Amino acid sequence: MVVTLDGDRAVSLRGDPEHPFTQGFLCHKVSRYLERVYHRDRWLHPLRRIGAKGEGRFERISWNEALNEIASRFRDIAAGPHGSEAILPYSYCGTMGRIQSESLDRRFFHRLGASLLARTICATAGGVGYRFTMGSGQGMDPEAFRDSKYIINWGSNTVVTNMHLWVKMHEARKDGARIVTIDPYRSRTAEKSDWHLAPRVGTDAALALGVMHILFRDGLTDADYLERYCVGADLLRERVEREYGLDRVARITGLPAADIERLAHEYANMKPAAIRVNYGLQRHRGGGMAVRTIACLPAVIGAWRDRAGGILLSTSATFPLNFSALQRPDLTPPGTRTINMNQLAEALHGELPGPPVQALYVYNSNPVAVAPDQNRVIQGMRRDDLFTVVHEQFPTDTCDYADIVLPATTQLEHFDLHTSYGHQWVQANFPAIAPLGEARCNTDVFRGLARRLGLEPELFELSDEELARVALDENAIHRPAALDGITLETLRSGPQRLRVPTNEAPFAQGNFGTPSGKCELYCERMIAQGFDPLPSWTPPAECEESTPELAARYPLQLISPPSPHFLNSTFCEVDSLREAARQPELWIHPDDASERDIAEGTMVRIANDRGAFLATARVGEQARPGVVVAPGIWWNKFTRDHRNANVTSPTTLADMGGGATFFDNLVEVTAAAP
Ligand SMILES: Nc1nc2c(c(=O)[nH]1)N[C@H]1C(S)=C(S)[C@@H](COP(=O)(O)OP(=O)(O)OC[C@H]3O[C@@H](n4cnc5c(=O)[nH]c(N)nc54)[C@H](O)[C@@H]3O)O[C@H]1N2
Ligand SMILES: Nc1nc2c(c(=O)[nH]1)N[C@H]1C(S)=C(S)[C@@H](COP(=O)(O)OP(=O)(O)OC[C@H]3O[C@@H](n4cnc5c(=O)[nH]c(N)nc54)[C@H](O)[C@@H]3O)O[C@H]1N2
Ligand SMILES: [Mo]
Repeated sequence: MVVTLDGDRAVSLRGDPEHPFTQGFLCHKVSRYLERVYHRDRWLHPLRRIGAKGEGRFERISWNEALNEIASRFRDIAAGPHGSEAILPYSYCGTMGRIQSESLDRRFFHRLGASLLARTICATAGGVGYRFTMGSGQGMDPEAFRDSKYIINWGSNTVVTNMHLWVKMHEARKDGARIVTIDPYRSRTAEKSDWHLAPRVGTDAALALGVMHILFRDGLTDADYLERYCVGADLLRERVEREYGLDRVARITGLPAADIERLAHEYANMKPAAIRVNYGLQRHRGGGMAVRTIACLPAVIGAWRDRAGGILLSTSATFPLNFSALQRPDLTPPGTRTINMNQLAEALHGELPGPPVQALYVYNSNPVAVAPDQNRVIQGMRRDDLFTVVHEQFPTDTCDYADIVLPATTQLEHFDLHTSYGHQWVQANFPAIAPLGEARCNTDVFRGLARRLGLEPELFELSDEELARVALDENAIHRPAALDGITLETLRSGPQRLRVPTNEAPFAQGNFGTPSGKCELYCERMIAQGFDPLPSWTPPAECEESTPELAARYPLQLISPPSPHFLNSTFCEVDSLREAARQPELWIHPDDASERDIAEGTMVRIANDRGAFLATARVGEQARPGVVVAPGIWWNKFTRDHRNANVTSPTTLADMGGGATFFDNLVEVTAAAP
């Protein structure tokens, strides 16, 4: 972003036209970032709670009082019967800058011996699944999509969630590429694609196996690639021949058999073929296995032979920063317990092994809005014996339950170092303006707390720029080749592309990061961890097959994906964006709507045993039959019933990586009394 100043005030903000990947385009929401920076509701000084938990009534206090109080509470808890593990940090991606999101904070909580937080709310299921097949996180270079001829958005709303990649897809289409989207919901991406397939929720692994069935049956596989660079082609072939025949897959996915056949034929014949697999399809119990299975497809047709063929999940693994030097996991006392962030509800109710949670320190996250099983999260946050600190820019729903609120800086007010999960450029973020009011960045707060707790200055008295040099490994004797020439100094002149090859097909000759060096269609390592070593499909945790009684009471599958107007729950506070998002809405298929006497605009109640929320019905074929879609993570305080979709979502964990299962969620929808 390039920010223009008038005196010390930022007056405009735009994308950097010289950025080679984003080319000056900011998405719809970030282009309004200045409306956040100078928003009337920004927190500008520390606060202490004066009302009951949940009321959001506070009095102003000084930083000194706030930090002293936090330090003394932490000291007392550490010295108490349960020790430091009774302290739980909770953070995710308010900012994804490496310094403000995971540097001194990690050191601080490691050094303190606080409970570790498994940051699983977003991407871990698929990340683990992908690695079983591929051996590393590496995949296609996003820039290579420009030259693909067949592009599949698989559980990816690319137009909304990754618009810079969509630009590449769109350019490829001008050169004749065909774009396909696989999504139970007719997302904006599905609308803009040449072909939309709408399978039932959580059936992607079955679909991929059905495609493989056709590929083997019709001789469309790359036998040479399978022979040389893959493990287990014969076993996979046997599995799909026996278990994933067209009729069964059509039944599981709810797709016409002819469409599955056509998908397989087009995928094998329109070369190079690229798959963008994203996060939507992972948020089910079988999410890890689904990604592992889809990741086998490029090898089966030899798509990796071409630079513009293959699959892309995330580019994050290509950034070889020195995270252990930055975060110092070695400071953690051995045996410290880990709490899965998806189970905040259980943690606050004392239902997990280990000591009770007596203090919660939230930063870079809005758990009351984003975490599953919201009613129980809120109940837990109301506990009078829980000491809660929230470091935030805005009065979010989470702040309402804080004992101490600390004001946070925005991206314009602090330094940071950025990697990306959507491209391969490293960037430094230099502050454009001074912090507003008394706002402080995350690292500053941890410096202040470390000082008060008497922790080692050599660990904590480093500036943000010094921390960036640690992350970039500037003083190492052998720096990673990908960082060659990339230093804080060179980043001053603009983004730097990782020194990774641009014109190569990474797996044209195998070279996978697996123990075998091959693409593991059959994966020995999975047996040891209790998984089927071959790709397979397991039904969602909540569905007709798994839980028939539940499905009889709650027959509809609810998906609650990101809104184009918000970033998770961020930007909900920006009036113009909230107005663009109108109100909480629910897409429902006309057949499901008419059975329930629901018309366009009807206020509906979406409920299951965990909770209920209200939304305005949008009736249309955007949702396939049996599926309802509630876009956007609203702040409770901006809804009429003070609840959002996460009152219904489960804390069930995915098969791999302890991942979230937000979309593995059965509900019933009824017209609400007016
Ligand atoms: N505008 C905007 N952009 C964002 C975000 C945002 O909040 N707003 N959030 C960012 C973050 S943190 C993330 S993780 C990414 C997420 O990026 P995406 O993964 O692209 O986002 P989702 O909308 O969660 O999921 C994509 C699609 O998967 C579909 N889906 C759900 N269940 C299934 C299934 O079982 N099978 C298949 N095939 N599809 C399914 C959903 O209907 C949805 O349209 O976006 C990032 N970008
Ligand atoms: N139902 C449903 N729930 C979901 C999802 C879904 O698709 N559906 N998506 C899930 C996914 S993929 C993700 S990644 C999570 C995201 O969950 P979170 O990471 O909690 O994301 P946000 O809601 O954006 O909240 C981030 C908060 O950090 C604050 N913040 C921003 N910058 C800073 C900073 O520098 N310092 C501090 N202290 N605070 C800052 C922002 O003001 C904001 O309130 O939500 C998950 N929840
Ligand atoms: Mo995410």
